[in-house]
Amino acid sequence: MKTKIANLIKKSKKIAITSHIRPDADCIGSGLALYLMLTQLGKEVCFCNTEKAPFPLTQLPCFDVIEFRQVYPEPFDVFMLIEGESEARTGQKHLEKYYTVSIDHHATNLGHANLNWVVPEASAVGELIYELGVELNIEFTRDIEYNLYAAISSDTGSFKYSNTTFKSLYIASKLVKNNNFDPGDVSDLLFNSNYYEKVQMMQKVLSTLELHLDKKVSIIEFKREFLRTLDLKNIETEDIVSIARSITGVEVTLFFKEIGDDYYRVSVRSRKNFNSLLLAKKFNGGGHECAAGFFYKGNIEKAKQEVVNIIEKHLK
Ligand SMILES: [Mn+2]
Repeated sequence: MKTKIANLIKKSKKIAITSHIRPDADCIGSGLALYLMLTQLGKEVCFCNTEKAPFPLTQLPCFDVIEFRQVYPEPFDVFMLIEGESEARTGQKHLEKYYTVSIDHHATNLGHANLNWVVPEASAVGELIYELGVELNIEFTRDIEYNLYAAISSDTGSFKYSNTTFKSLYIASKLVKNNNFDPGDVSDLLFNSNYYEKVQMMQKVLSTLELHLDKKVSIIEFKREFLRTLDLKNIETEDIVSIARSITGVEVTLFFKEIGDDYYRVSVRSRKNFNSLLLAKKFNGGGHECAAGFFYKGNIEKAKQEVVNIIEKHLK
């Protein structure tokens, strides 16, 4: 599939790229790296997203090339979807008008694009973009390396999560080999740069911490009222979840983010003894075995009870 995609790229003149809504460093870093690779090959490229990315993603090299708009009706030879395949996932309308290529590492990708390169074993889509770059004989510039390293580093939680493999470390080592950037800078940017307001928000979210099932399940909650009392815009909440997840003995962590009246986006994170995706799927969500999510409409206390009951049944 990789070769097929590389050949298609070589043949094409005008290529569009998009990544998913609620962007993270993997899809943004990978999209930027792909943008830089295609530009290097002399292609006419546009990277168009439908949702703005939060700080610190805005600090990734060449971030400013990303446009915020719909690709349709502009014609393109190929439309590359980074971790997405549908309008729901990308926010891009009329995908059916294009020849689409989806590159993804989510097992929930149903292969709706014209070409689908989906590798659930990959820790990050950044791994696949790296491989595509090798296939295309790209010169790995500093900005390409930095963006791909950020992508893989982000999705592996700085090489701490269980999705870290020989391959993710191997590719990361290739990316740092030429000393074009300091991997410590990437870690600082992605993991150690918090606005004061964000730390205050973490304090509020952590004050909601509850433990269930003999301290095997931790639940935290983000209430909309926190936004009213703090000067916060779009914030990355992954690291708050990490704290709730770090509690010794905790197997499953749930993060309820209030997004409307009795309406929540729920993130699930788990260790090896529980499959997050199994829980998410019961609520029509998606994701991976160790990280998944879904939307919940209804009373939060009832929601908590429901999820805890499901976890109790399936926890190994
Ligand atoms: Mn990813």
